[in-house]
Amino acid sequence: MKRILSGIQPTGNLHLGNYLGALKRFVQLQHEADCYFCVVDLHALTVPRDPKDLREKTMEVATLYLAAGLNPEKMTMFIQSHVRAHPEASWLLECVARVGELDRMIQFKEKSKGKGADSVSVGLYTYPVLMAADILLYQADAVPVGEDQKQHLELCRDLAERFNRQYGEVLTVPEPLIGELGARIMGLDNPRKKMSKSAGSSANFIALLDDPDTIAKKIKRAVTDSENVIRYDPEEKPGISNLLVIYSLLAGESIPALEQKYQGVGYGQFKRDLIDVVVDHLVPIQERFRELQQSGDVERILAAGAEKASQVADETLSKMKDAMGLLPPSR
Ligand code: ATP
Ligand code: LTN
Repeated sequence: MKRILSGIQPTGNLHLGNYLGALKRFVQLQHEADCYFCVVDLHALTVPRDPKDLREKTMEVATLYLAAGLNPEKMTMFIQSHVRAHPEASWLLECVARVGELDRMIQFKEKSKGKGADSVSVGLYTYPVLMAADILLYQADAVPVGEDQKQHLELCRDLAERFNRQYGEVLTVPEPLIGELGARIMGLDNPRKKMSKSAGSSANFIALLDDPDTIAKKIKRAVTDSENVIRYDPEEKPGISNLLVIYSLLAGESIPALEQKYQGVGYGQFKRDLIDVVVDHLVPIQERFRELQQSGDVERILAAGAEKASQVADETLSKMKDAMGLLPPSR
């Protein structure tokens, strides 16, 4: 059985981009593979966070994992900082990674743009190495992520290959699993940029926990074009194309089928139907979310998950340390 690992940061509000690019696919994959899904709280520290908010968001993301349909009987989920092997393996891999490689990371360039070197954390720079540690510790064969993580996964593969060349075959080289549709959901207020938790305006995204009125308002205001023709053309018509992708993935109807269905129908009706599709999909998730919040089950599931994850991660960490020549403690 294939091994899969992925993670989402507990920053901001989880949105439809995170859901369609990552979480919804995690839910499908749990039936096909040996899956590990974590809430990557250590990654969230790369920019200053309010500690109370970080604690709350970490529980929120874990609860959303379950509310969206992840089943503790079918996969293992945990909080990254509960498995001590992650930062330790990250250090080992930092000694394999090259400064030149990290200098080329687009996300670092974007997130540090306009900020002076004295205000950008070293963690933001080394973040892709910690991400590689997350993946390699589990010997993952595949990593489901959105399109924006492609470069980080290439780095992860390079580090695994270099480690294996230098120290012997220890690490599995993982494949990215990037969906054909939904790997890059665009912002509702600006369909030429990806939907993002850290977007300046909440009109950019639909959060998984937005109430139906908010969802309706955001979809009504979503930027389109003046042609009033429902056609998938991401270059010329990025707004409508993005809405078609969201519709298609949530309703399980293909894009050509939707184009057909909405021939001669204007954007107003299309948007009203899309509001129903999104609300019908998200309301049950929100109801389960509230139930889970009351249940106290989430902490228990996370504790069991961390224990299982630690066993797998510790085994790989020992192999890495041994291969690199670090003496094991004598017993
Ligand atoms: P930020 O925008 O603040 O960097 P983020 O929204 O990218 O945060 P992450 O926790 O970094 O959130 O991403 C979690 C997962 O969601 C990753 O697999 C990422 O590729 C995916 N993802 C993020 N944004 C989108 C999007 N707009 N479309 C599809 N997938 C996305
Ligand atoms: N960098 C990812 C989050 C992340 C991740 C991972 C994804 C951290 N560790 C391991 C997959 C596998 C992001 O979405 N920003």
